[in-house]
Amino acid sequence: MKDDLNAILTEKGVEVLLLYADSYRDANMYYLTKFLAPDPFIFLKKVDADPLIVVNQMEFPRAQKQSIVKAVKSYTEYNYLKTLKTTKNPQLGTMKFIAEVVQKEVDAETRICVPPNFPVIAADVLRSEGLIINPMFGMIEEARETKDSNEIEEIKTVQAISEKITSQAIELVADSDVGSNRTLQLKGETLTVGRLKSFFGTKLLENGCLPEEDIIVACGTKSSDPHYTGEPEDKLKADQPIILDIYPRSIKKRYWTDMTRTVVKRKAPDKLKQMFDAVFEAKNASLDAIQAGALGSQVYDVCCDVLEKAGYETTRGGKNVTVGMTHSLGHGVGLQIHESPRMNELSMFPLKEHNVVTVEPGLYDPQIGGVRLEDIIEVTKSGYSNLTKMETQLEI
Ligand SMILES: [Mn+2]
Repeated sequence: MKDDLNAILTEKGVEVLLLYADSYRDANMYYLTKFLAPDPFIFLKKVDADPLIVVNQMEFPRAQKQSIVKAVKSYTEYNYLKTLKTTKNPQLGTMKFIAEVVQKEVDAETRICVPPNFPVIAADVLRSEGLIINPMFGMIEEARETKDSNEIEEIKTVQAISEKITSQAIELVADSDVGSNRTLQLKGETLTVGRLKSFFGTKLLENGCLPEEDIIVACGTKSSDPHYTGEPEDKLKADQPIILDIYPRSIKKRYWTDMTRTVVKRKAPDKLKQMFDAVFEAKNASLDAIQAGALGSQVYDVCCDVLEKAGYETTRGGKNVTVGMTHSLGHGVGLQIHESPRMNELSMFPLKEHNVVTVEPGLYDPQIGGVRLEDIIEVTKSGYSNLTKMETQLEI
């Protein structure tokens, strides 16, 4: 968590941390400042010292009010315009301006560490101005991997909203009539994926959340592609799997959540029921294997063991499999929908107390469709706390 940041930086040998990004899209920038701005600004921190942000004049009063960073300075304090006028290209001028700010705030010859997404053109300009720029993985992400109680509460809040709306959406499917060609009809009109997604979109927005990167509503054999999100004109049909993978984000607080349920209106085919039972068992076994200290790869192994024992294939060992479980078991969730830690074959590191991860086994068959069940949990010392409260029921 954020309190660990100085220790993490020290351990990695970081003396100075520099970011230049906006905080709507850059999770690290928002995490470090809690100041939401659509345009890039400068974040500078020496290890074991309080950070500084430098924002444009328009954002200055708001940054002073909203940012958790105490030291807020305006571009004008560093003679922004004068620097910009030295070049014909304002973008290049801005890069030179970043260099100037850093030169004023940091001793010469200091190694300045930047995250991997630091603009490469900014790094080039800063280096040409004599600064030592060192891109490094994971400096902030490692702190973000463990969540403090406020962050857990934010994720719980979004999850509760998501569950309420998902339950209502499932009720719409359950309440629909089966028309010709098994197409679902609700109040006399075809229940399409677009109609259900617009229900989700409206309800999420009413509750301060967004389906920012779409959501998955996939029906029938198309659901055998785990990341097929569903086209608006797709028709929902009876006796086929409908995968609802719902990952909204809080507009203001920026935290995501993630949950998947698979339902069938009316009757599930036998093969699909068997897939569902295996996935259900794999999810429970995986959850039972989770605790602080367990390796992500161990939990993934437990999941694959269950599925393979039930007669399904997995991509474990790099196998080229298109039927069976074709993805990893889970991922961290926070200010990004997919973040560390991951749970797959390569996750040879222990899960930590207060990691928030998904557990989402799935089985896919192009002839039948897919089944995926996904809960989001907090890792605890001796197990886990399930942030997902919604029940799992195949036939509705
Ligand atoms: Mn997920």
